[in-house]
Amino acid sequence: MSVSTLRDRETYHGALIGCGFFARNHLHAWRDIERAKIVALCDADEARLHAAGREFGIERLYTDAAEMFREERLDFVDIATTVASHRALVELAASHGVATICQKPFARTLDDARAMVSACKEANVPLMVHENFRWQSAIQAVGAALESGLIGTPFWGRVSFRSAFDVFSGQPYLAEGERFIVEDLGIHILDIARFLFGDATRVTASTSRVNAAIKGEDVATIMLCHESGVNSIVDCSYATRLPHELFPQTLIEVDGSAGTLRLMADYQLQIHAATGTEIRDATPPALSWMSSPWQAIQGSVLNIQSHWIDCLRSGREPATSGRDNLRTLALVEATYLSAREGRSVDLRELERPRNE
Ligand code: NAD
Ligand code: 89V
Repeated sequence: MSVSTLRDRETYHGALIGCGFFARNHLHAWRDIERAKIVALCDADEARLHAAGREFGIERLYTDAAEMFREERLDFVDIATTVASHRALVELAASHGVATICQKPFARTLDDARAMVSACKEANVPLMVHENFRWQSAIQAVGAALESGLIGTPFWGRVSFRSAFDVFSGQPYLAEGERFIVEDLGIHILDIARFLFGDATRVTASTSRVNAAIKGEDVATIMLCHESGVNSIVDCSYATRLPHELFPQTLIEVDGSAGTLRLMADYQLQIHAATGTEIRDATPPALSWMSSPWQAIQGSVLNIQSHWIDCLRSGREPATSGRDNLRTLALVEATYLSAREGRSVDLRELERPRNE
């Protein structure tokens, strides 16, 4: 259904594909969003499909997405599968004219991602990447504080995620890929850097693996030069044993021409400006279905999905549209390229095929 026919509806009927580890958060959030109703579920794994159907009281269940699109009249689909299936499912949704949300990482390659954006554009259907970290309440509070101009013009930033939380027990596939932290987690942190400081033009990165039991890298240090003139450091690690485990907190430092901002541990936001120093509490709200330590992420799921419904109603492009996410994915690619070749990467290099 096109952007204009989706405007100003009372209720939006959706389906969710992929009833795995993370999808429960999507389903809880959909239940809390007044104008959204999930009417069908799909998962290739029957046991997971039926478990989700029972838990969320959804009766129309499919093991085959193509059959679901043929049988259901949907306003939108929420694809919560892992990356290998994203392109085929997004293109299938576009071929049925269904507005689409796709989990991160949007695609394995920039070429796939561009093809998915084109498919939705040609079908005239909205496409949003479920890039939720920038929708965390504390990150939104940082964005609003910078926007207010209190610390003047930012010139330096650091966006940092350091943890030793065991992500592998919930998401065992994360231990198996050639790529790990940049593709899975760094993608969020790079997206936050874009959200706060704008697009980057140059990336210099190094990565390493500390945990010998996994295949991919679990530490990355990335320097970004932004079009705005800000230089930022994005650093992430799943090998950092702190006395106080902070998962899934992202810590932020920004220096501006008139002051400084620090998003510190436990969501304490310090703003130092000419008027003085204040600490704001940016602790995410906790709803009954949320559980520690995931509340900040779960809250961001509710926020991004609410934003999707607002965008369908108003006809606006979502903040993390497919088109927008191409630039976050380009930062992921540039990070791997820089780390592999031991050099800085100009983002323009990724705009054309490498052999041209
Ligand atoms: P998962 O493996 O637990 O679940 C994926 C489900 O999709 C499985 O049940 C599988 O059977 C199903 N599936 C796969 N291909 C399918 C297809 N073609 N048709 C129907 N069903 C299919 O994975 P997960 O841990 O829930 O992760 C899903 C996605 O969510 C990943 O892309 C991951 O990166 C992302 N994720 C995001 C966050 C976040 O905070 N943004 C957190 C965790 C996971
Ligand atoms: O956001 C994610 O994709 C997750 C986690 C936060 C655990 O890294 O994999």
